[in-house]
Amino acid sequence: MTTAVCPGSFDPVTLGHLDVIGRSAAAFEHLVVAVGRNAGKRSLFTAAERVELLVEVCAPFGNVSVEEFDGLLVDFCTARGATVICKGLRGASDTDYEVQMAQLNRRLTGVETLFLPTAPELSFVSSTRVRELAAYGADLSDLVPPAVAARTRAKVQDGR
Ligand code: COD
Repeated sequence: MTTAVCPGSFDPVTLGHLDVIGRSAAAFEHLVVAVGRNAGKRSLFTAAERVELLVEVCAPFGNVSVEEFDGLLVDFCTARGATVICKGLRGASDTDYEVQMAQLNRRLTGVETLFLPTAPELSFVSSTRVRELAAYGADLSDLVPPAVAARTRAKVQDGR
């Protein structure tokens, strides 16, 4: 079975992430969505909450599983028997960082990274903007699935 990994922070999962996950799931037999715990980074949702949201919105794909991971992404890929990492690219600001990461990961274990260009209508979407808009009570429907919008609004209100 060909397994690929689609990694990210997903804080929270957006329509941009979901587009990349769906296109990756169509290209591989099994796709593992890997949620980085990022212990050093403050997140809005806990890793367990991010996994829960992803499980809900990825259910329609059928061949996608969701897991948390800590440590190096390449070690997670090796442990899951995955030889490919799938990532979305929004533009030049993603490219420098992502290409360097892909080269480093390939040097570490030989794992390849496949880049999917973002859908043009989703290129402005990011988790950072979602959290920012939620803090101002703005409409999130163009950025995240409805279940995620509701949870994000509730989470932001809890934190006040
Ligand atoms: N359209 C298309 N793609 C998108 C969009 C969009 N609108 N929004 C985001 N994406 C893509 C990003 O380009 C990225 O590829 C992916 O989705 C995930 O994005 P985020 O923001 O959720 O996640 P990041 O970028 O914070 O990634 C965190 C990781 C966990 C992947 C990363 O930190 C990591 O690999 N950590 C493990 C440590 C490691 O192995 N480091 C490397 C060696 S030092």
